[in-house]
Amino acid sequence: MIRALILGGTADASLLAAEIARAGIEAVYSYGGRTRAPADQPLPTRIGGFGGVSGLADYIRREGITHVIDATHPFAAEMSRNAAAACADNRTPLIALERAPWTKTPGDDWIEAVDVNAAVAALPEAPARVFLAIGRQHIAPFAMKPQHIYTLRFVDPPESPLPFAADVIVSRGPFTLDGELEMMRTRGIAWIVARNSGGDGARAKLEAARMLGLPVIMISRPQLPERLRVESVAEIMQWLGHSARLGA
Ligand code: 3Y8
Ligand code: NAP
Repeated sequence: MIRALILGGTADASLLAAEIARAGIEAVYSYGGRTRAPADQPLPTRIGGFGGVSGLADYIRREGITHVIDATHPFAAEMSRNAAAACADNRTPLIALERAPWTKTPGDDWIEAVDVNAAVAALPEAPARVFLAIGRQHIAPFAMKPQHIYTLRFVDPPESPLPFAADVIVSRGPFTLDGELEMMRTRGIAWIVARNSGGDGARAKLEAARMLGLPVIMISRPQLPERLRVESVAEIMQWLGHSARLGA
């Protein structure tokens, strides 16, 4: 009998939840609690941290979880590390649904940055209009270059003062090419900072940058632990189906 835990919070995780609900597989969907009103899911849903590796391992045992699916965002590295450790402790089958990184195509003007600090260093000294498409949690280092005119994009309105003067767009995506072009043109954006999230939900900004000939500082993904990893919902369903046939 399968009882799956989906570590969610992305568009792909929502697609997976719909498939799992349709297949009538017992599962729980989990959000970290980062946003005020996360999208509803067609599965029983929990919101908030587990309390580190031990908290997650206890949850798995207490809730009789038989399979864990890590469908978190590629930058949710701590959650992924904790899931790998907790599943190893409990010997619980774990699989990751991880979309491929975006890759540079002809016409893209990308500057690779290994982390946020490298992205700050990659910005010019001369004042420029910069769009930071990296959310809310990791913007503090840009206070090192206050000379720029920053546009930020958050899911929810800011609750505390910003570490530097900036204009905030409140929008949760997914984003459209027309919307991104309009925003960049009306704000005279000259630089874009993005994280290599992959997927379709936030790709439009890259297409808009290419069409406008704008440079993109692309922050590469953090190292994630070794674990079974697939890129499609179908492969997750096969993995679950396989387990079901084995009577796991
Ligand atoms: C809470 C769930 C859907 C899912 C939407 C995807 C697409 C838009 C790309 C830009 C980049 C960013 C950010 C982003 C993307 C989708 C998808 C994706 C990037 C929601 C969601 C939760 C979060 C958390 C939030 C982070 C923030 C990051 C905004 C829901 C909407 C910038 C990542 O205020 C905060 O604390 C926000 C925190 C983690 C990164 C950051 O550090 O600020 N996502 N995003 C999840 C939870 O609590 O477990 O509210 O419904 C999900 C989505 N985010 O329904 O189509 O890739 O799946 N989310 C980044 O750098 O790429 C936006 O603006 O161009
Ligand atoms: P993170 O830094 O990897 O995780 C920090 C802690 O938050 C985890 O150790 C865990 O707390 C808790 N947590 C994270 N995701 C959780 C989940 N799905 N369910 C329960 N607890 C969770 O995480 P993050 O980068 O802030 O991402 C948080 C959520 O937003 C994730 O669901 C992720 O998929 C989603 N998201 C993130 C990004 C991004 O750019 N990082 C983009 C889109 C969506 P405990 O240690 O207490 O268990």
